[in-house]
Amino acid sequence: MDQISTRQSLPAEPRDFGFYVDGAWVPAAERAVFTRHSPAHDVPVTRIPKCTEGDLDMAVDAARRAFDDRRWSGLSGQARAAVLLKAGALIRARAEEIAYWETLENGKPIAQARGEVLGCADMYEYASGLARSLHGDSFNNLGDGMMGLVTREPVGVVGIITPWNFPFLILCERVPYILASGCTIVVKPSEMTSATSLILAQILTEAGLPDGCMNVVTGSGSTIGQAMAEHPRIDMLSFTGSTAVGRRVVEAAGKSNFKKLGLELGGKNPQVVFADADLEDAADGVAFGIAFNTGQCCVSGSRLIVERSVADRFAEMVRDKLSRAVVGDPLDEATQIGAITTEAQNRTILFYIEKGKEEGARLICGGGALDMGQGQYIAPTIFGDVTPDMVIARDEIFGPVLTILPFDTLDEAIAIANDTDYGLAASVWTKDIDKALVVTRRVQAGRFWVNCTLAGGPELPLGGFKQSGWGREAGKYGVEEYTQIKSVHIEIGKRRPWIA
Ligand code: TXE
Repeated sequence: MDQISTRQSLPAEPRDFGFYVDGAWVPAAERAVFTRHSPAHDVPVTRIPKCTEGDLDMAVDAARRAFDDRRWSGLSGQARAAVLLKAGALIRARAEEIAYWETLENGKPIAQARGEVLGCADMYEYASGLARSLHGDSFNNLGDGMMGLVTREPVGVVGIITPWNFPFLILCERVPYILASGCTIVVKPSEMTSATSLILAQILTEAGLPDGCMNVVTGSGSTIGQAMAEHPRIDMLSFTGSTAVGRRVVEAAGKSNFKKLGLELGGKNPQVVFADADLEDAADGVAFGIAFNTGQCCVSGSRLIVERSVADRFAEMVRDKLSRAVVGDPLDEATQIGAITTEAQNRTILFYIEKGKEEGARLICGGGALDMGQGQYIAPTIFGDVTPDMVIARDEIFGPVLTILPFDTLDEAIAIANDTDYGLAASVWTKDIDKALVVTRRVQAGRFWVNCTLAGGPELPLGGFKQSGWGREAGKYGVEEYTQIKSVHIEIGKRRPWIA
C-alpha cells in the first residue's frame, strides 16, 4: 500500500454522501444535509444527510428482514468467515482512503489514522475465526434418559451508536464480532464523523455480506440516536459515548422493549508510577497515554498517580517528552498530535484548564489554546499539586490534560486510583512484580496495562467496571456478548409417564 504523499491535499469540494440501507446507497435527495468542516483546516470536507425517523424505520426493517429470513444467521460459520476475511482484505486495500476521510473529519494525525484502519482489518480477520469456533456446551451426565445442550443464538438486530473520537476503530471493535455471531446491524455514527462508517457499509457489501445485514443511518443523537434507543424492533444496542447519554439510553431501553444493552462510557484512568519503575519508559508511556488522540480517548491515562519521592523529577520528564511531541497539521505524516475534533469539546477542555487554575493546581506546562493559523488546537497541559477532591481530578476532561496526584504508600496509590466513579482502564509502572500484581488485582478497571499503556488488539476484550459501562467488546467475549443462550433437554428413549 503506497502512501500518497507526505502531505495529502484537501479535497477541492466537500464529498457528498448518501446513507446506506439494504445493500445500497440512498441519496440525500430532499433531506437536510449536515456539512462537516475539518477541525484542523476550517474547510468543508463532507456533506452528510440528516436522516429522519422514517429513514431509521426503513433501515431497521431491512435489518429485521435480513435477520428473520436467516440469510446471514442461517449460513455456516465457514461462509460467514469468508465474508469477514474478504472485508479485512478490502479494508487493507482501501486503508489510505479510509484514513484520509477519518483524518479530515476527526483531526487526528494521518499516520495514526492509517494504523487504526490497518488494526481494524485485523479485527475482521480475527473475528472470521470466531465465526467458525463459536459454540455452546453439552451435558452428557443427566442419566441414560436425557441429554442436555446449550446453544448460542444471535441476539437479532443490533443497533450501534458511535462517538467521534475513534469513528472507524470503535465501529470495527464491534461490527466483525456482531457479524460473526450472525446478527444484523443498524449503525448511527456521530454526526461529526460519519464518512468512514458509510464507506465501511459499502465495503461489506463488496465483501459479499447479504443486503440488509449492515445499514448506516446518519443524523443527530437527539433524533436518530434517541429513536434507536426507543426502537421496539432493535433487539440490542451498543452505545459508546458520554455517561449522561448512556443514562438516557438505559431509560429508553427500559421504557420500550428492554433491549439488551452494551455500554462503553467515560473514564478517568489512573497511571500508577512507582519510584522503582524504568522512569524513562514510564515518562514516555504517560506522555503517550495523555496526548494520544489529543486525549480524546475513553482510556486515556489522565490521572498520573506517582510516588512522591520521584514526583517532581518525573513530572519534569513527562513535560520534556510532551514538549518534543510534534503538534500540527494532521495531514502531515510527521504529526503526532492533531486538532480537537469538535468546537464543543474544545470549549469543554479549555473550561477545565481554567477550572484547574482556579482550583489552585500548579500549571507545569500548556494551559490553553495553540494558535496554528487555522483549526482548533490545545497545548498538552500538566497540572501538579492536584488533590483528589478537585474537579480536574474527578471529571473526564477528554483532552490533553494530565493531573498529577502524588502518593506515599502502595495502599494509598490504590485508594486514589479507585477514588472515581469510573473503571475503564488503568496502568501500573514498576519493576517489582509483586507490586504490579497487587495493583492489577485491586484497582477496579476493565483493562489493565503493566509497564505499558493503550496496548490493544482483537484478542483481548474491552469494557468498563463501575460507571464506565456494561458488557465487553472484542475477543471471544465480544462475539458471545451478541448471542443469547438456549438450553435444550433431549429425552432419549421412552419418557417416564406422568400418569401411568
Ligand atoms: O458525546 P455523546 P459527545 C464523553 C467525553 C465528552 C463527552 C461529550 O467526556 O466530552 O462525552 O461528547 C449520540 N440518544 N465521551 O457530546 O453526546 C451522538 O450522536 C442516543 C466519551 O459527543 O454521548 C453520538 O453518536 N444517542 C466517549 C454518540 O451518542 C445519542 C466518547 C456520543 O455522543 C443521544 C465520546 C441520545 N439522546 C464522548 N444524544 C468514550 N467513552 O469514548 C447523543 N447521542
